[in-house]
Amino acid sequence: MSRLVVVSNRVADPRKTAAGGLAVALAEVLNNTGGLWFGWSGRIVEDGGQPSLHTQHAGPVTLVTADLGQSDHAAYYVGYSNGVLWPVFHYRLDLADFDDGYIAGYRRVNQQFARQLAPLLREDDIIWVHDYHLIPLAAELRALGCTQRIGFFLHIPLPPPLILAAIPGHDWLIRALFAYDVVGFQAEADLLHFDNYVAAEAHAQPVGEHRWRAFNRTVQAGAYPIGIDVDEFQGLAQAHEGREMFERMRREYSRRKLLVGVDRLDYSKGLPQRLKAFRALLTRYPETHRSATLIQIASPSREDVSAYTDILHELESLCGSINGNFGELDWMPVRYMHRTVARPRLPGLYRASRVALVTPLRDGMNLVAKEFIAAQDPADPGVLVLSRFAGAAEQLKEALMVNPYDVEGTANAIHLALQMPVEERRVRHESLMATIRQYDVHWWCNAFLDTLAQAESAESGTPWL
Ligand code: GDG
Repeated sequence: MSRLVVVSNRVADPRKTAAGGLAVALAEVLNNTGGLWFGWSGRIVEDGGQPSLHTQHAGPVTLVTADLGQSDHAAYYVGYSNGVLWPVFHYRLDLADFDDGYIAGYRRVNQQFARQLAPLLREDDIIWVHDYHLIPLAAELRALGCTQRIGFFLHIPLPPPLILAAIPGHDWLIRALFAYDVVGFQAEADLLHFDNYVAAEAHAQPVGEHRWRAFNRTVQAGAYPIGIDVDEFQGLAQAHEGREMFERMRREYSRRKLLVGVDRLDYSKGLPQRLKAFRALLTRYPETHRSATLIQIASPSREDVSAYTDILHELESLCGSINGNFGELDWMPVRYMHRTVARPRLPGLYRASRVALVTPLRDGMNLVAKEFIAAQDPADPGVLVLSRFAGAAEQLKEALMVNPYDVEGTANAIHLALQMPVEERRVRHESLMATIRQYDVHWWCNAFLDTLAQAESAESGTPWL
């Protein structure tokens, strides 16, 4: 059996529960095959210093992490990855900062990672690269002579060709994807955008279903919607902290219905629109006063990117004005926390909530939607209000689907969710549960890696970029 090598911007220690479903799932595969996980150490060193490598052993898995120089980090991570690729791939051209210097830093770091990783590779390794930070990594590895099978999974959406084409150097990015053997997306919509892009802009030739030939290479594309580890999450719900959180919430809100939102504080998550929908609910349906409370957790994220501080201020002002206008001495409509909640508490919070608001403006998948479903009591489950623009909407058809830009429409859907009879909640939940069980994180890992294992070994040596 080939060894698995996982490469991602950040490396999680799979032995820690805080690591979450993805790390747990990858750890399981890595443990089976013996494996290597490579990425950034999270450390930034002064420019000009020799970026060092750190090696740690976690059972049969070796974690290797590399430091980044200060200006490389600024250009690669803050600049190109989170200032260009993140906004554009989430359809936000207005928020992109197309600074000339970023792309060179992005390429430098991918080159650095390739040079550090190549000597650690074995001939029959299978390499799985994750996410938008590392699109050119395979091309850089191929330029160093690596012929191993290399797959890429994009965790965020891929926008339609004409949005992608706004990125200066977009053709370079997509050419880089042809250095992979398999390229995976979250949703069918993303796959369609890839097919359309490579046919129109790269003049690629179709050689099979979602299989394309261009730049002397053949790449297999596919949709592999990521899932959660349902058993692991339900285990957390039953563990001490999960149960305690659930009971505390139920006691505290015994006469009220809880609505919950859990997101990284990111402009893609549609938080201001969600708060406006909640305000419209309170305005239009006075019976919700005193009877509904929204708990919104917005965990801190990427505070070094300016668009994130703007959204923080907007959110704080909306929460303040809703509480100011509607609050009573013994009831505050919104409980907003700009803090991270410990993972073992999340399932208890989800289970105590009647409604989850998962209303991103764009999202690759959205795992909170799946975690909420997994945490429910099947006899008295809560209702998922889900944006049609989350990748998860392709799978979770029994959720109450909303257009998050339509504030009134979303308010009406929340009202419907709050009033939904238990029989209907049960029927919807049962189907949703069957879907997240069938397409869990193990399915995702296996489906992607099976395709990669079947790929023909790569041609190498071409200076791709
Ligand atoms: C990217 C894509 C895709 C959030 N707040 C807290 C907390 N979380 C956890 C959630 C969930 C995870 O973080 C968030 O996952 P999402 O999928 O919702 O979103 P992104 O972080 O944007 O992830 C996304 C995902 O990659 C996987 O492919 O689904 O579309 O954007 O697990 O529970 N966890 C804790 N405290 C918090 O305050 N402990």
